Amino acid sequence: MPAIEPKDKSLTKLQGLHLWHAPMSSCSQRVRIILAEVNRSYNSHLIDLEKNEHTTQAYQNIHPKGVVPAFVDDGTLIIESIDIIKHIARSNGFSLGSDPDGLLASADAAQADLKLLTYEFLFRAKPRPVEVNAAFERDHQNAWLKQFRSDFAKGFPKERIDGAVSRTFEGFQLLDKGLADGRPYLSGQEFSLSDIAWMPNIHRMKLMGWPFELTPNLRNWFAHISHRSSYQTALLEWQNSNATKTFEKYTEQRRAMGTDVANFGPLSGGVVSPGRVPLKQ
Ligand SMILES: N[C@@H](CCC(=O)N[C@@H](CS)C(=O)NCC(=O)O)C(=O)O
Repeated sequence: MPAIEPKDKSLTKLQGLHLWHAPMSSCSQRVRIILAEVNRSYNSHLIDLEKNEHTTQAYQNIHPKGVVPAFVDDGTLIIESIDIIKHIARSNGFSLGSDPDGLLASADAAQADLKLLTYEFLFRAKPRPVEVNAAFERDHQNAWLKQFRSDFAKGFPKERIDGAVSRTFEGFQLLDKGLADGRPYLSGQEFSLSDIAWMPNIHRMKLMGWPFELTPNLRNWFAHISHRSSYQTALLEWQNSNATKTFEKYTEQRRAMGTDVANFGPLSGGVVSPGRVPLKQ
């Protein structure tokens, strides 16, 4: 669903590029990275998710699902981060990569599990105040997101976390296998949109202590591409250092208790111990 008719008709009058985004949202990060790569400036509209700014009627008139990012290019509204980055790449002559249908679609599909793992292994570190949750429940119109937040508050069942870890690991193993021929980038010899689509996911999982030693080609790919200035300016510089410290501390605590991400799904049960072959390779 690349371009949609905005409920807020004033968007159709906007000139240039406008991005509604949140500093540490992975979907926003990939849009900022492509904008940095093609060297395009944009009008930045920050949405503070902590303060529920995505629950305002004004924002839900921009993005019908009340999530970030939303993007306007000369009056055309585009939602869904993968559609947005494809649009920016196409309109700026940037390579989509040799397998956009596979690699971009898989990055898109990985989003739901990334969200669940983020909430479980990072956001649980700092529960939102009761009144913020109540306001979210009252004002947000996205039934799926409300259900997700309510499931999170009750505690996700272990099987649900295991499933998300398992699918994420399978995705990482596929990427690792693709890189096994020594190619520097996910699509081959050229840095492309596929790399951009996956960068925030790897960054996010690193924050929760994901055992990337199990997928060494992917780990090396990330170490390589994270030298790009777009990673620095569009992702790292937008991070809130208090939040990242809180995440680090929380990850340490869970590791000490044996409840960190490495204890779920196929990562658990000794599969991660040195020399062992990960499942489903
Ligand atoms: N499929 C959408 C997902 C958008 C999404 O879930 N955005 C997150 C941030 S990455 C969000 O706004 N979350 C708000 C919340 O969890 O309350 C996309 O790729 O743009």
